[in-house]
Parts: sequence; C-alpha cells; structure tokens
Amino acid sequence: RQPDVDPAVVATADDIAAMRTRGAATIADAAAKALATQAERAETTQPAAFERQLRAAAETLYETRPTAVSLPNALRYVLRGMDGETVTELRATTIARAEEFRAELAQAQQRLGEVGSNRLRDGDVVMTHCHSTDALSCLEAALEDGKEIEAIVKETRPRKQGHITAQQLREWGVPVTLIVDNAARRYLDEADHVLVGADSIAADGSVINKIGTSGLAVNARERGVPVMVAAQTLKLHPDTMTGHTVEIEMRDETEVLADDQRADITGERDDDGLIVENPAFDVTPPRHVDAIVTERGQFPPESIVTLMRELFGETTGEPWEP
Ligand code: RUB
Repeated sequence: RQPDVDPAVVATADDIAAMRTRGAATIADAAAKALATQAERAETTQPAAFERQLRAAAETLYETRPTAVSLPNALRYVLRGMDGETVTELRATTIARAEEFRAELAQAQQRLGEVGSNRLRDGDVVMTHCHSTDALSCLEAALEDGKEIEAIVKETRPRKQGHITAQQLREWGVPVTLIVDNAARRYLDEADHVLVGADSIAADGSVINKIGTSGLAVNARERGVPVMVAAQTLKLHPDTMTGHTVEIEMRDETEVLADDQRADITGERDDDGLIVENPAFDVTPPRHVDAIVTERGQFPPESIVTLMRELFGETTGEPWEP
C-alpha cells in the first residue's frame, strides 16, 4: 500500500478486489469517483506532492483486478485532466475531469442501449450471461420502445451474477427463465439473440468477458443464434494495438470449492494432487461474434480496430504515466 492514499480510496480498492463493486463499467465509475475523493482530501500545498498522491491512488486502484480495461482507461482519462500550477487548480481540474468522466460513462451507456435495442424485435427472447450494465441498457431501451422481451438468464458459476441480471429484469417486468450454465445449449433453440457485455475488447475484435462467454458463443453460432456484445468504447483495450494480450484474472479456488467441500473430497489426506482452477474470464474470437454495440454505433468485430485507433491513437504505458 502506498503512503498518502486516502482511506476512502483504499476502501474502494478493497471493494473492487473483493467484488463488492464489480462489472467493468461500475468499476470504472467507482475508480473515477475515488480519484475525485483523493483530489478533494489530499493534504498538501505542494503541487508535485499532490500529483504524486493522485498517481499513488491510481496505482492502488489499478492493482485490484487485471482484466477489465475500463479501469486503467478511467484512471488515465482522469489523470490526463489534472492540470494547473497550484494545488487549488490541480484539485479543481481533477475533480471536474472525474465528474465529466462519470457523466460521459452514463451517457455512453444510454446511447449504446438505444443502438442495441434497434437489433431487438418485439417478442424476442434474449439469452444473457453474467451481469452487464451495458447489455441491460440495450434491454431497457427496447422495453422503453414498447417491445416485449423475454430472457433466458444463465446463472453464471461460480459467483452467480446471473441472479443480479434476473433481479433487474424482473424489476422491469421481463419474464425470466433462469438456467444453470450447462443448460445453455439446450435453451439456445428458444433464443433469438445472445446478449453479453465485455471487460475488454482486443484490437482483432476478440471479446474478453466472463468465463463461459466463448463456449456460449460457439454454441450460438452452431445453432444460428446471433451473438451481440454490448460494450461502450471504454472497453476497448489500447495496448492490444501494439501486440499486448489481455491478462485473464485467476480468482481464489474457494469460489469454486469451499474448504469443507475440499475436505469432503480429500478426507484426512493432505492432498495437493487436487487442483482447482478458477479463471474469471475467457476470450471469444471475432468469428463467433456478430456485432459489437457501442455508443458510436454497431461494428463487426473485425473493424473495431479502426475505432480504437481513432479514440486512443498511440496510447501506451501505465495509466499514471504522463
Ligand atoms: C463482469 C462481467 C461483465 C462485464 C461487463 O465480471 O464479465 O460482463 O464486466 O459489465 P465480474 P458492464 O462480475 O467478475 O466483474 O457492462 O456492467 O461493464
């Protein structure tokens, strides 16, 4: 942990690491808010010390989870707006930039929803995976247009984020069929669309999203069900333009197998031959994705790199590097 990082920023970082705050857009929003808090509370009259504190806060937030690029994209966006000769100026510009970021995020999500809803017809059945606020925005816009939509919601092991999706959809009055992940292929016959979000989109159009997305997309292609990825441009991963790959987060094995369950399998043996692996995300190749829906319109995955170049140019390096 870095010195001078405000406890509220550390608390936000802990919430993200422990997944009390989760989902790529929500994480980005929380990170921008935390940087604004750091700017508000930084106790120094030295501009250089203020900037150092903001960078340390960004680093603390960055180290929480590696896969959703919306996090470093948010940190970079806010820090690049930090400008001025005095602490008063630096504070004001940083806070304003964080607020601008949060407002734009909300707006992008709404615009993306309108684009995505154009792909949905009255009476369509949509299969979802995990919980994505970008994906839900498409469904919300379709409902606002008066379309009747039904959902088949995959529960999404091990953490069952499908329950959050089901809860939101039921609040909106959408009929929901909740299924275990293994039932997805069977229920694809009843679906008109697969709709998922993204944690990162790579330059070749690959979609990095909750583990199980790639298998779902392969099955959907086989059944002729189009796969739609709702991802605001904040999910575009600039480093992939220069050949970097996206790190897939490996989470704790106890999410899959609790300690007492492990003991059921191993008995009294001290058994290191039982390995549990828990990757949180996977990569869906562009050939299994029909459209990436952004606030700038929908794109075939193969052409997303054009948008990436336009938005990020030659962005490289850590978010806190000037
Ligand atoms: C969440 C997940 C979501 C994306 C997009 O994973 O994979 O599909 O983050 O969400 P986790 P959003 O639960 O491990 O964070 O559209 O809200 O950004």
